[in-house]
Amino acid sequence: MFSGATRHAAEVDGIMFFIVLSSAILLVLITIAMIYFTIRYNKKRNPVATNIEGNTILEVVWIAIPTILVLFMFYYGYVSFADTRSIPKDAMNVKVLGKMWVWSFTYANGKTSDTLYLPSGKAIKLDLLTSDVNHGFFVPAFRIKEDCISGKQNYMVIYPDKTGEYDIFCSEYCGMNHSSMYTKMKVVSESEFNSWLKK
Ligand SMILES: [Cu+2]
Repeated sequence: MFSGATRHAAEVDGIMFFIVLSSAILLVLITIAMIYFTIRYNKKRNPVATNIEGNTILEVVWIAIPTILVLFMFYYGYVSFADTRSIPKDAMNVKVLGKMWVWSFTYANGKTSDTLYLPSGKAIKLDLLTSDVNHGFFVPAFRIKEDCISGKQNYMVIYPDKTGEYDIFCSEYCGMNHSSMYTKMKVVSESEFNSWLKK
């Protein structure tokens, strides 16, 4: 169950840190081994190569360790992706329309806005649409990103749990003014949101 944008972001950061750290450790170990073997087994030090038939323990280890690492990465990647795909019953719907080169948001009562106002502490289902080319709906602070695909309705569930202002970018190159396809998400208290929605 999705536990809120703050925790989701922390989890994404955690798995990102794990991936960078394990890549860095592997890079260092492999580089050291490579340099050692280049020096130790060069033609001068080791003129006649020994024929090695194989080493079962070594082979099992170098298959098992990367497999465990990759499964671990997959599991956490999947769990955080699933967070944004399961729709809670009480989720509020907002239609997100990407078009060259602006975002527009439509609420259940028909109200349209160019800034995404959301109440804090509620599950929000964003219906992601585009009226032209593909766009990418990206909220860096929440560590979430989903595409708006031509001719298809996509969606994403978010759970803003902290009031504040957050950036929304287009993460899919969509032409000339792609870089200015930018707006804000304003997360406010539920009462503040309701009075805004009625205005
Ligand atoms: Cu775009």
